[in-house]
Amino acid sequence: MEKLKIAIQKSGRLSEKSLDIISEAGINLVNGSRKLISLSSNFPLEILYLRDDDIPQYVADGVADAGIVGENVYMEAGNQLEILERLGFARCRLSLAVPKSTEYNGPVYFAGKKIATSYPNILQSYLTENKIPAEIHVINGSVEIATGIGLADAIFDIVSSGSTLISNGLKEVERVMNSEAVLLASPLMNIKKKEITGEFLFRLRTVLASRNNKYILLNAPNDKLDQIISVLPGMKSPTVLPLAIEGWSSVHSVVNENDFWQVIGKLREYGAEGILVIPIEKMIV
Ligand code: PRT
Ligand code: ZN
Repeated sequence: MEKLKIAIQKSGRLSEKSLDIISEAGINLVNGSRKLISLSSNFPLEILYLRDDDIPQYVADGVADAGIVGENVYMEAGNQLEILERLGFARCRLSLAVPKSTEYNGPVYFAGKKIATSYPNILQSYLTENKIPAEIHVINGSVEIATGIGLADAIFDIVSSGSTLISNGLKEVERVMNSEAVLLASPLMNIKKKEITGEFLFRLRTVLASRNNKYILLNAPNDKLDQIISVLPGMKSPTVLPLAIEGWSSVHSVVNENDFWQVIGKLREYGAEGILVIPIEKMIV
């Protein structure tokens, strides 16, 4: 039987979360010891465990049908693959940073400077696009110490909280790209594999939607219902049910995580009471 081969990182920042999302999609893996391959007992899928840097090429060659990798690694590899879905974890950015005492006057600062990075291709496109003639010095690992030891004038590296930069006496001056884990697809899949990919993707999207949305219930005075409903779009529209007490209704809806606090603020302002927020186990989109 045809199986979808999905490459994920063997061990590192993406590993656990890649396995979590697959497991939340109801896909059981046997032989989860992460040796080389795991099979699923209830879905036509096989996991290949690889170094993240190798994943785009394996997917491009069709050795893996799909892969989960940071967008930064995908962009650096330069393969032309389809991003099937952005997965919302391992968020970070690739930024230029300089010693904190530097008087920084914009990207022209980098003209004639030496920049250390493990991402030469992404950096080169940025420099070319902005017509900055700078020298790229490629190093793998510990890029953040390059300026301190006199190897470079600036660095171009992954930033998440920013604390690595601070503890190395650096400041972030240009954010060049944002990154998160993405699901890549091989252009070489046959029809059967594309079908399995479709089902896999449907399940992933269900998991992502459930993660990104909350179910909300509240009591609303009837004379404020219109205002309250206007901030609660819901999947189609909110459910409104009369309460036993005269003049009040119970309102049920779904709220996106991104708008959550803003919506709660408005609901309170409009007189909503007894607001309950409940996680969604599965949301079919
Ligand atoms: O062994 P393998 O090659 O598979 O793994 P790896 O060592 O190359 O990668 P890994 O596991 O470190 O990271 C995998 C992916 O996670 C990266 O390609 C990014 O897409 C993503 N990611 C998210 C991060 C970070 N956040 C992150 N903070 N990758 C690295 N960092 C490092 C960064 O290099 C810097 O040293 O953390 C430091 C910065 O963090 P802050 O919080 O101090 O700013
Ligand atoms: Zn790597």
